[in-house]
Amino acid sequence: MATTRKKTTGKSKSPAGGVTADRELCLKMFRTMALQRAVEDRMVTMYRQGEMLGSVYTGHWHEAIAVGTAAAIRQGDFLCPLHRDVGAHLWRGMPPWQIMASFLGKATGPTGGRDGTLHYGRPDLNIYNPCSHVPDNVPVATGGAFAFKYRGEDGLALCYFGDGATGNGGYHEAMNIAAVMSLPCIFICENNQFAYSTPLRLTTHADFYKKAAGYGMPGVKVDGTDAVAVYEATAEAARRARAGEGPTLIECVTMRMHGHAEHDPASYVPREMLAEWAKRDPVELFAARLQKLGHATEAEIAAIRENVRQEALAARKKALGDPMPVATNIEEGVYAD
Ligand SMILES: Cc1ncc(C[n+]2csc(CCOP(=O)(O)OP(=O)(O)O)c2C)c(N)n1
Repeated sequence: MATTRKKTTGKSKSPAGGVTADRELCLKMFRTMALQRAVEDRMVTMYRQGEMLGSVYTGHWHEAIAVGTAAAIRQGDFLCPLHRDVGAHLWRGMPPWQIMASFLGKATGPTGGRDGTLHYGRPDLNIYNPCSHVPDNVPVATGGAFAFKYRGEDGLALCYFGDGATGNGGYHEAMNIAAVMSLPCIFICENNQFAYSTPLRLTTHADFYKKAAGYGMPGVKVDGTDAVAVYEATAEAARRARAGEGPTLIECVTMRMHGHAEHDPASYVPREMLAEWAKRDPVELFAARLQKLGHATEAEIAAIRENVRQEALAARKKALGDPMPVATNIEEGVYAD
């Protein structure tokens, strides 16, 4: 049932003629995808050189999903990203140096050094903490969607989860209640073929998007390496959510091109599979599309790549130079004021 709701902050663009008709939007999306790649490549190098300890998670081949989804909703919407979604953090306004500071456990990270990966929230950017336990950000997002509906606002919640996460009971509870209550929620399944070392065939016997029907919500399957397809599917899900038509499940199919994290050589992944997916680099595909559309020349694309490389280098320098936390404030920030 359609309802009239108070408007949340920020604008989402739904350009007439689709996202490809909007050169400025396309270029911003491309830059953010390239920045995600540059930041993560830099962190991989830092990890291998011993500058970054602990775990480094990357989202290679997830860039079109992270950016395509975040770009299609409003800044005031509730975003629950995961370890593959640095592009969504960047789109919302997280500076690359602070992402690195978080991985480095620096005092300038969003948690003041209490976390060493991406388990931080930035409530000012409407980014809510990914709980480490998968898929617990899904019920959190569902609760956020409920809050929007309860307050009569037209905001929505968008959350991400991997193929493996769907095997946990909390996922089904959240999907069910979101459908029953017709909540403004967008569920993004990042099907990257593996959950740590567990291949897809041991996770599910049915396509994820088809399971949406079992909850009574639409399920859509898109090529997760295609930023335009991801954007368009998310924009339609957002339209439904704001119109009071309820949640949508979008399955974005891609590949996890690195190990679960950089400590994992992923020797269990068939090399032929990686070789096949290597031909479908989302950043390269979008670069080629922008040139074909006449939105950017080869030289302009190269300039963006160099610009984000420099930004990642500057981020490394700042993050490495930032102070480590002090032990004296360890008890602060545990409870809400
Ligand atoms: C309940 C729970 N079990 C195990 C883990 C450890 N763990 C973190 S991510 C992950 C794999 C998740 O796979 P998937 O959901 O497919 O996402 P992907 O990492 O492939 O993007 C595992 C096993 C966890 N965080 N929470």
